[in-house]
Amino acid sequence: MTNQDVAEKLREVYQLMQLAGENRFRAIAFDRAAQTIEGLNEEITKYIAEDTLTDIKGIGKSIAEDIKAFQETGTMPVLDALKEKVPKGLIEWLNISGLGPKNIAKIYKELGITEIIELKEACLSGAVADLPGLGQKSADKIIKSIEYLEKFGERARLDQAFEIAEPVFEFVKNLNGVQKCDIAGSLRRYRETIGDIDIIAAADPKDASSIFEAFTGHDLVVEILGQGDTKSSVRTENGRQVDLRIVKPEEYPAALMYFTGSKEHNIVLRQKARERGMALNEYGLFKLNDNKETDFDQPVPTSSESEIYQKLDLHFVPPAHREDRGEFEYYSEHDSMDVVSVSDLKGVIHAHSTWSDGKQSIQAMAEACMERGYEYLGISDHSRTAAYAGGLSTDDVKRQWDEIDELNESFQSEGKDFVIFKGMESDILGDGSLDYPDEILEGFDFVIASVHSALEMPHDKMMSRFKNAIENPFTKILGHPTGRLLLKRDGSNIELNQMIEWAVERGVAIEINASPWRLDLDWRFGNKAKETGLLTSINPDAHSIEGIDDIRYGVMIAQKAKFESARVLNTKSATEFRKWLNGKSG
Ligand code: DGT
Ligand code: CA
Ligand code: CA
Ligand code: ZN
Repeated sequence: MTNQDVAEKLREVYQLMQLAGENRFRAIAFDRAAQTIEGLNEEITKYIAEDTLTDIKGIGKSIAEDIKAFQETGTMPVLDALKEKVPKGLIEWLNISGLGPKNIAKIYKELGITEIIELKEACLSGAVADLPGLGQKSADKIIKSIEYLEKFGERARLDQAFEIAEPVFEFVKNLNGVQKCDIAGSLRRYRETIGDIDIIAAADPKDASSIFEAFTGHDLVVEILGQGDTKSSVRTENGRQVDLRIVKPEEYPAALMYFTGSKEHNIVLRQKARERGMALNEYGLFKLNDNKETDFDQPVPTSSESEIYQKLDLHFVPPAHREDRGEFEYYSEHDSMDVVSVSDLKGVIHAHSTWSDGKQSIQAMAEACMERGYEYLGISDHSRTAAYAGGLSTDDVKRQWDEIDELNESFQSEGKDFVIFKGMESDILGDGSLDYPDEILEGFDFVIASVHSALEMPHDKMMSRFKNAIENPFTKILGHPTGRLLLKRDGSNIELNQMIEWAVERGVAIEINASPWRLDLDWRFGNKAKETGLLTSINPDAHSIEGIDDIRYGVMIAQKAKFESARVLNTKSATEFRKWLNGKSG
């Protein structure tokens, strides 16, 4: 039973409770507990063994019992009871935009259907339109939403979200009347997947309608979902929803803060305001009146997010850290956190070439790295077992080394200060061993050990497989630890907290795979990583020249995970990197 298993169960309870129309606060408690458990630095089983579950913030007696029951029986009584009331299939309906839990319950009760496909049919046949309180317009909206969901999925990867958000943001920012403008929401916080895109602008109310008009007329907009005095929602080409909110300039700092979230972060901020005799909401910071109510006549003027934080005795919290995962303790004492930035990176590690499944030659990849100002490239093609990806035979390996030697020599003779490291992304075989005999492994400058097959091994087997791989003296970096593909495939069932401890013990780095499909190591393990001193490497896993630029997403995740540059291998110069590699046994 991993933390992720427990979190998933609790989240299921939360969703079913919403559908069953249970008390909203009781339901939210389960969602909060799920989030907390996902972010724990220790395994939940340890808490159970030590009987300290209720010491975890947000875990009360009753949820603690549910968790224990889950461990003992594989299920939770509260969940079983809910499943009697509402079928599990309805959970998916929550992703249909414009359809809330109440209407879902109504449709289910009246029509007895549980699958999205049945819902679509019921909308087409007129059965949904005939229900009281729904009507043809609602039915049409549901159909459209289902069609988008079928085509694009409920959430987007970070790269897909930026592809829409950046041009729309640039466009809005430069419209007449827009005084300030920012991307807010999960995208500003660099979450690994994005539901909808939130943009917020400050403007005089008299300019709002012309701004909205321009916004809804943008080339990327395919449908207007809603339009009011202060908010407009549109659907864009790639199926994403974009919300634009326009607020008065004096409301801007509080509104930006509110719509950046996270919800969990906001809740704590509001508590802090109350403790200080103030109220914080999306309109601003206000004094409380004698009845402890928000006194809108007594605003506490603030001109920036920083000032609001200051009034709450906090330093500015960068958006990436606004997740209620320790930022309040930290930023009450420190005015900033040292985190890695794009400009700190000196090299590119983990890239493929035409020797395996990459699109470009080693030389082309090296030149692209030079153009981007990097000092080195660590080539790491696939190993021999990865036949589907053109893995290298031992003979290929030796020939590749010769090619790299020649390239390095030619760079030197041309006076180019650039070096290619001989690496390998070696498959971790079923028993945890690497994919070549030691005499070959020895010849590499570095080995990234990754699992590419049998990702679904039973938990215990998977853990000992990883342990062997981490303890192999030739392993320098562990690649994409869970193997997840965001929005497509779950990762392996592993305890990352434990793996981080093993990696730290052996001086092995765990990469942040910067491909927007992976973003693995997950940022939620950042606190554990910081506490233990884990090293990482921000690796593009590039299969083409464009792939190199995915590093940008890796840096976002590394910042979110609180990695300072000293714990990021590819901030080292080529010389320092080589020293680090040689300093390790193997
Ligand atoms: P997403 O769109 O699912 O990727 O995630 P967000 O974080 O962008 O969420 P979204 O778009 O629903 O709302 C944007 C922000 O607005 C959210 O991060 C916090 C704030 N917000 C929205 N609803 C609530 C709420 O019910 N309570 C509080 N405290 N804040 C909210
Ligand atoms: Ca959003
Ligand atoms: Ca939104
Ligand atoms: Zn890989």
